[in-house]
Amino acid sequence: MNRVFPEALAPLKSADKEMYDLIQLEKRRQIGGIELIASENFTSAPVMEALGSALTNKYSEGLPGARYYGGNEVIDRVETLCQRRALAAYRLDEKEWGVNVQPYSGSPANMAVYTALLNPHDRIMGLDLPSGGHLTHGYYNSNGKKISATSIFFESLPYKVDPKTGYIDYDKLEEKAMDFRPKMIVCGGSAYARDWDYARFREIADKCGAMLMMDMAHISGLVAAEEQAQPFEYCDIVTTTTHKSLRGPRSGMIFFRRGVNAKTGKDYNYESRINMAVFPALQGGPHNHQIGALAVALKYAQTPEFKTYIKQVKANARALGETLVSKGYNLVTGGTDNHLVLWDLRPLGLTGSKMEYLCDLLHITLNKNAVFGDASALSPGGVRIGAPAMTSRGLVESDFVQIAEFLSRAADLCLEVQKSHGKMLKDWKKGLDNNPKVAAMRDEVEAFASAFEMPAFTKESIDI
Ligand code: DSN
Repeated sequence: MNRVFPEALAPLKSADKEMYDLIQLEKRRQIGGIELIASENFTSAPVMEALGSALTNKYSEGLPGARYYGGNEVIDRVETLCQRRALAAYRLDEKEWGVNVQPYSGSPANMAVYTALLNPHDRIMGLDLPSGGHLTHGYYNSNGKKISATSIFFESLPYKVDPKTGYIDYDKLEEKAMDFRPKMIVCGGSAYARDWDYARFREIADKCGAMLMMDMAHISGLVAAEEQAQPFEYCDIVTTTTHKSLRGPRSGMIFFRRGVNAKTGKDYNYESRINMAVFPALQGGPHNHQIGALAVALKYAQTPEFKTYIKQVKANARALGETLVSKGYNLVTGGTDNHLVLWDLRPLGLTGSKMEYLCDLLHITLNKNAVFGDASALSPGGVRIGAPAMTSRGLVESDFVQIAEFLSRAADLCLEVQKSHGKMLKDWKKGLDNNPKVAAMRDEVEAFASAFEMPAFTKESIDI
């Protein structure tokens, strides 16, 4: 007997042609362009299958074995499997580490940690946003305006990179931390091209009596593949998103220490506070389709193929960076240890906004990014360029050399138009309207990008 409402059985194409078409357009945009946003990736077909599965139908507030609603016997197994794989992916012993896989994404994960372990107005120190840090590490702008809730609800004093080298200034951090006495120091960032000195962070945290949290969102794939230093050795808490270099669904995780702290002889006492902060303090029902999909990604993250992928991500970022440097361009810190480079355009007399705008016209996607010392946060002086997404499409070093060539030509065109039309953004943009060089280069970029496969769909499947 079929009494199901008819639209439940219809394919999307006939149920909602408008949305179907938009999805086709987005697939076409993704496959036809060069995707260089450092935090993005192209996830796999099995991850997408789990995301679009029946797991999305179920409410399961609580934790495996202790739910508020019935019918969770399968969801309990899904979440437990995800937790087990999360610990295994980072080689963690469940006696020493636990994990909560319910955060909807990275920002909620960070907020849950602060809610769990801090009191309102406790002090935190994270890397400043213009130094490459993230909003949720306590960001307020140079006028003191509290931009992130993490600076509204907690007292934040950011630490910074050394303006000459672009590397984190650990000595200054230590000096500031000894004065400020934060309850938590946060490491990790969104636009930092170098690895993290966790031993030094730990030393500073111990000196001023702070907890140490790493937000490894950008590099969680690199940490899983042991291609970056391991935060777990030194940190109390590690948070992450799961859709960046880890190449999973959009989601978040919080890893927390368990058991007795050897230094203090006391129980860490993080687990129940963090679990309670995720739910019921901040979130409602877990997104089980995300958790199921994350389990799929975490299984793959333990394979030799994933390690090969991550090594290639690093090699590609390095090839891109070295090519830009060989052309005389200025990268913050002079290069990269990870998956991204930060290109300082100020010596050229260009802004990140102009480069991002032109690249969009060329079907190259990257983002304007603050570089340390920028006069205005509204007009950042650099662009951030990442390798994870295009590496998922099979690109290797020589392809990233070609991408650097495209970017260099884009910078030249920005400058040429600046010369002919002036620096004012609206005049400068006019110089790109119907510019034949833009059209010709866009064709080249699209021909280049379209030659590579996508992980979860084919060119032929695009139906519009
Ligand atoms: N939006 C992410 C990034 O681009 O780094 C961070 O949340």
